[in-house]
Parts: sequence; C-alpha cells; structure tokens
Amino acid sequence: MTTTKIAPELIADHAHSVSARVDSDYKHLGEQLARRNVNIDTLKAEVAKFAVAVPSWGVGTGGTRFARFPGKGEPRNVFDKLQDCGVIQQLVRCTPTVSPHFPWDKVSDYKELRQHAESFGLGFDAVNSNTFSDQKDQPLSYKFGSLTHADAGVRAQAVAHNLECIEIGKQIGSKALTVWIGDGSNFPGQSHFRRQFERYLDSNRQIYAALPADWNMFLEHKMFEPAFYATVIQDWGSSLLAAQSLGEKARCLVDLGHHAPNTNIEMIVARLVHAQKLAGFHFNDSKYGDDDLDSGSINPFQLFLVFNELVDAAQSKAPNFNPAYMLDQSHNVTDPIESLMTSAVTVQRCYAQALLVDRTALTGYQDSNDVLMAAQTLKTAFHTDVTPLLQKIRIEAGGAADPVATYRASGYRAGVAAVRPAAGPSSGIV
Ligand code: PSV
Ligand code: MN
Ligand code: MN
Repeated sequence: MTTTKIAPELIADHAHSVSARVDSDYKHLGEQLARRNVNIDTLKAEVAKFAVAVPSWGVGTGGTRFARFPGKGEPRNVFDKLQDCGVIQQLVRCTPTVSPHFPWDKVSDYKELRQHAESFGLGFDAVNSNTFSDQKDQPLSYKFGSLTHADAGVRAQAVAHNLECIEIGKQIGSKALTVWIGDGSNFPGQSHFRRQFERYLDSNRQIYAALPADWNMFLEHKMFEPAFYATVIQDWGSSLLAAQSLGEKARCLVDLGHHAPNTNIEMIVARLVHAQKLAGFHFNDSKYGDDDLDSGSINPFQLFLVFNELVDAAQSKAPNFNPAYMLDQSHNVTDPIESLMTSAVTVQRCYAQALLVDRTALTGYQDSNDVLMAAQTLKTAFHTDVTPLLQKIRIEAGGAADPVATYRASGYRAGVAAVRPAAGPSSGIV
C-alpha cells in the first residue's frame, strides 16, 4: 500500500472542480492537433510513459557560495527526503524514482531505506558518489583532488567510496553510478594535464571493473567550479574519450548547467547519440554557469531543442539509445517541492512538444534547403500549448491538475515545519 502524504480527497476534489474545463481544453487541443494529423490520445499514451528522476539533494534548500538561507520544514535525513519526493510523485505522477547521493544519504539499513521508498511508490535511479567534499572522520582530504590525486592513497580512498556506492546501489535497486569529480587545478602549472587524465582513467577502470553486468557508469563533465583554471573532465570531449576508453558500460552524462554560456547543447546530444554514448541528463537551467535553476525557467527553447534530438533519436531507432532523465537543481529562494514539481512538468512538456515536430516535413525542408520552413516546423511544435494534455495525464493517473495549487492547499510545508526543526543559517553549499 502506498503511503500518501497529501489527502487523496483533496487531489480528487481539486481535479473534479477543474475537470470540465480541462476536458474542454483537451478537446480543443485535440481538434487543433487533428488538423496536423496528430491523434491526441496516441500522443497522451506516449507522454504518459515519460519519467524523470528527482535528486534526493534537491528537496533541501540549497544556497550559494556566500550563504544559505534555510527553508521551513527542510528534510532532516534521507527518510524525510523520500517523503518529500513521495509528495512530488503523488502530485505530478512523472517522477517515480529518486537519485540518491552518498555519503549524504547513508543509512545503516538499506533494506529499510528501499522499503521506505517503496511505501511512497518510489524506486531508486542512479547512485551518485561524492569525492568533491571531505566527510567527517575521513582519513585523507580531497582538497587537491580525488580520483586524479597525485597521491595513490587518496585515489584508493576515492575508488573505495565509489565501490561502496555500487554496493549500496545494488541493495536499493539502482542500475547506474554517476561519477562527477571536482578535480582540476586553479593555477597554470598546478597539475600535469596528461598525467592527471591518465590517473582519472586508471581509477575509473577499477570502479568500472566492479560494475554488475546490468549496470552503467555515467561520467558527468563540468567546465569549471570548483576548479577555476582547468577541470579534468571539463567537456563532452574528455568525457567521451574516457567513456570510450573505459568500455561499453561507460557513458557521458549531460548536465545542462555544465557548459560555457551559449554552448549548443542539443548538438552535443546529437554527437553523443551518434557515438552511442549518451548516458542521460541532469536537467536544470542557467543564465551564467552551473546556476542549477529550475528546468526551462531561463531557456525553455533550448530544453525543447534537446528533446527534439532525443525524440528524433528514438524515432529513428538510434542504436544503444536509452537515456536516463534526472533533475539536478538547487533551490535557494523557492520551496524545493514546488520547484521540482514545476521542473518535472516542464521537462515532460518539452518532451510532448518535441513529439509534435512534423519530422517528415522537417526532413523535406532540410533536404530542399528551405531554411525558414525548417525553423518554422520546430517553432510550430514549440509554440503548441500542451497544458491540457499534461493536466489530463495527471488527472487520469490520480495526480493533481495544478500540482502547485494543490500542494499549497494541502498545507504540507507548514505540517512538516511543525515536526522538522528549523536548521540554523549557514554559509556555503554542496
Ligand atoms: C556538480 O555541479 C553536480 O552537478 C553533480 O551532479 C553533483 O553530484 C551535484 O551537482 C550535486 O552537488
Ligand atoms: Mn549534475
Ligand atoms: Mn552541477
């Protein structure tokens, strides 16, 4: 039996109060799409299958390098985090899994953790290791690197942590390990680029060797931060080199905030699909750097263009194409649950819009060099308001027509604030 933290009657009452309007809007959208030879019910069935994982670390309030302003009722531990993720899933119905981060989410009994997740109807997605910060009582420091550290002892400690993550992942039903390291240098001359990369490969080979047969290893690149001069796995080029040299199970994960401003991320996606090395995504949005803003809040067209590549790859049956979708955001000034629900729906929206691209027409315009009509074809899909479609999918699945409104009406945040003590102000973040 699934535990529900938002009263199902509240969700049903709200859905009932808007159902006539949603039905009418859905019918109207169906008529519009029928004129474009799209059957809305077929589209609905396709979009209803879409899922994106929630990061366990995303339900807490984040911060910046300068300060963190705690939110009300923040989760105290991974059990609280899962409860918040359960609320998200209860309302949006497209976030059935959680991506945990270790050692932040470490517990003594993983069977219990798995059962706790299942009680909210949740499973676990990729496990994330953390060798980018030191933990209490950790013998050796990662100040000057982890998997690429010049000292073999530090590298061994970082490898051992990743092996432990795999062991935990096996117990909670994960099928992938995501490795992001902050290793790099802050000054020219600080590190030897080639030797550092070779150490990265050597450490990762040991981790790769411990992967169960049905697991994948996701290598996440990031241009800068915390290393401000040079990062070891700074872009998809280094990531692809590493993935190709490690083996079939190693793939490249694309975090949308990990590129230079204006980078053509959708083209990187196309290249990784070609190389059969696309692991999946950490969705978020950014204006400047790794801002970790809500997905699609700054550049929704970019997110749509990423999905345009993904839908194209799926429809053309690109080999070894099975990307994992995860959110990776930090919420400093909003309620994390509201931001994560909004982002999950935004990502789902872009998927639906990308499914609306008339690909036969697009190919024709591309082949005849009709540039304007090719661009218009994408814009026609992007400009389609699929809100009634998404509402209908949620209502039919027992979710909320308007997740944020229903969440606010439930008083959930005030309820947890009463039992979860407020954290004091602090500086710095993860
Ligand atoms: C690094 O910036 C990152 O995107 C990685 O995915 C980390 O695991 C995550 O953020 C959490 O800090
Ligand atoms: Mn990330
Ligand atoms: Mn990041």
